[in-house]
Amino acid sequence: MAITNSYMQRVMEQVKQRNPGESEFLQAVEEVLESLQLVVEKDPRYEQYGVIERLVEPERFIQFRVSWVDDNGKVQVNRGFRCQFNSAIGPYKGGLRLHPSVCASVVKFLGFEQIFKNSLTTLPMGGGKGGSDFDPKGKSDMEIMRFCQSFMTELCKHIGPDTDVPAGDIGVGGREIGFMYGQYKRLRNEFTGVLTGKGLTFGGSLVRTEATGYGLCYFTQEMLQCMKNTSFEGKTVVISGSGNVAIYATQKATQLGAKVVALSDSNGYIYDPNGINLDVVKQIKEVEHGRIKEYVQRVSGAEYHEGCRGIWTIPCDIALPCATQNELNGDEAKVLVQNGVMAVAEGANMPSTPEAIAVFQENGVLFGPAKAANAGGVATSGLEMSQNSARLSWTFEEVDAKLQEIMKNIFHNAYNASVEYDCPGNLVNGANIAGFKKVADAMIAQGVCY
Ligand code: NDP
Ligand code: 2IT
Repeated sequence: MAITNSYMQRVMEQVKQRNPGESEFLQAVEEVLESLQLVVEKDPRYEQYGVIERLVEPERFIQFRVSWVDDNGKVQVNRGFRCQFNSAIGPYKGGLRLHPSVCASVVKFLGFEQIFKNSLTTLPMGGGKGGSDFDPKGKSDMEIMRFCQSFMTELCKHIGPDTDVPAGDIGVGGREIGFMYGQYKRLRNEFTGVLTGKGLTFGGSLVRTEATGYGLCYFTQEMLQCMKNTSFEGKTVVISGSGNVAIYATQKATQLGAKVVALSDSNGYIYDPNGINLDVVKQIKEVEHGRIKEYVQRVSGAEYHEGCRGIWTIPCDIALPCATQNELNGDEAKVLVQNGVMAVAEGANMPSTPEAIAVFQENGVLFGPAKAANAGGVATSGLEMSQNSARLSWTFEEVDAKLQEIMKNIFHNAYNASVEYDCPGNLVNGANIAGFKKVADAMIAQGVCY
C-alpha cells in the first residue's frame, strides 16, 4: 500500500526532510501513515488539528555522553539516548537498548512504535525509548555496572515514576535494570517505580521476565483460533533470536503443544528436529551469557549453521521473529511461504521488512505485527507500575491472567479496527488504527500550545 492521500504525502515528505538518512525511523513512520490514510479520510479533525504532523515529531529527544572506566583503567566514551516521543495518554514508557547499532534513527523508530503499542495495551502509558551504542558483549559484570551507573547518572535528570519509566530491551535484562535502579536510588534518595523489570525483591513484578514471549504466544493463539480455527497444538515453530523474548516464546509455545525446532543469535542458528531443550538454552544464555552454537555440544541430534538468516529456510507452520529489526526480508518470506508457513507473529520490533509483510499478506499468511503481538512485555511493565503505586504485589497467576486478557483484547481490537476500516484481517492496519485513535483524541482534547 502506497501513500496516496495528499495530507499524508505532505507529512511524509516533511519527515524525510527533517530526518535525513534515518532509514529505520522513516520505515516505521511510512507504514503507520499508510495505515492511517484510512482514518484521516473519514475524520477531518485529524488534519484540522495537525495531529499527524505533531505525532511524527518527538516531544523531546535527549542525547548525552556516557563515559566510564573499563577493567584496564582506560576511559571509554559511549553515546546515550532517550526519546520521549508522546505523553498524550500517560508518562513516557519504553525500553532501553544496549547494542552497537543504537543511533538516533533506531531510538526514534522504537519510540514511535511504542506510542501505538502502549495505547493498544489499554493501560495509561505514553511512548518512549532509549539506549546506548555500548556493546555489552565480552564485558565483565563490573564493566556493565560502571557503564549502567554512568548512564543513569545523566538519565536520572530526565525520568521519574510519573514522567518517564524505562525498562529492558536488547542487551538490558534484570542485571542491568538492577544496576541502573541502584544508581537512581542513590542519586535521588527515592524508592520509586522509576524502572520496570526490577528484581522481585525490590519492586519487580512476577511474569515480567516471561511477559513478552508469553504474550506473543497468547496473541498468536487467539489469532490462530479466531482466523483459522486452529491452535499451537501439533505445530512446528521456528523462533529467531535466543534472548529474553525468544526463550519465553519457546517455553509458552511448547506448553501450548507446539514443537519449537530452531533458535538463533547474530552468528548462526541451531536446528533441533526433536524440539528445543529449553533448560539447555537457558543455562547457556541466562546463566553463562554464552552463544547459541554451544547447544549442539550438549544436545545430540542438533545442528548448528553459521549465519543467522538461514533460519528462515527451515520448514515450519508458525514463524516468530524475536531478534531484531529487518531480520526477515521479502525473499526469506517467499521461502517461508513456499514451505507452507500459516502464521507469522513478531516478537521483535519491526523484524519483517515491508516487502516481507506484503509477501505474507498476499499469500494469506496470518500476520501479527509487532506493536500488537509483542505488547505483552510493556503491558506487564504497566502492571508492575500499578503494583508499585499501590505498594503491593500480585501472584504469578493474577498477573498471567491479566496478561492473557490484555493480549486477547489487543487481537480483537486490531481485528475489529481492520473490519471497520474495510481491510478485514489486515492486522497491520488494524493495530496502527486502534493504537492511534486513543492517542489522537487525547492530543486533540489537550489542545495545542500557542
Ligand atoms: P536480548 O538481548 O535478550 O536478545 C536479543 C537476541 O536477538 C539475541 O539472541 C541476539 O543475538 C539477537 N540479535 C540482536 N541483535 C541482532 C542483530 N543485529 N542480528 C541478529 N540477531 C540479533 O533482547 P530481547 O529478547 O529482549 O529483544 C529481542 C527483540 O524483542 C528486540 O527487537 C526487542 O526490541 C523486542 N522486544 C523486547 C521486549 C522485552 O520485554 N525484552 C518487549 C518487546 C519487544 P546476539 O546475542 O548475537 O546479539
Ligand atoms: O519494546 C518494548 O515494548 C520493550 N522493550 C518493553 C518496554 C517496557 O517498558 O517494558
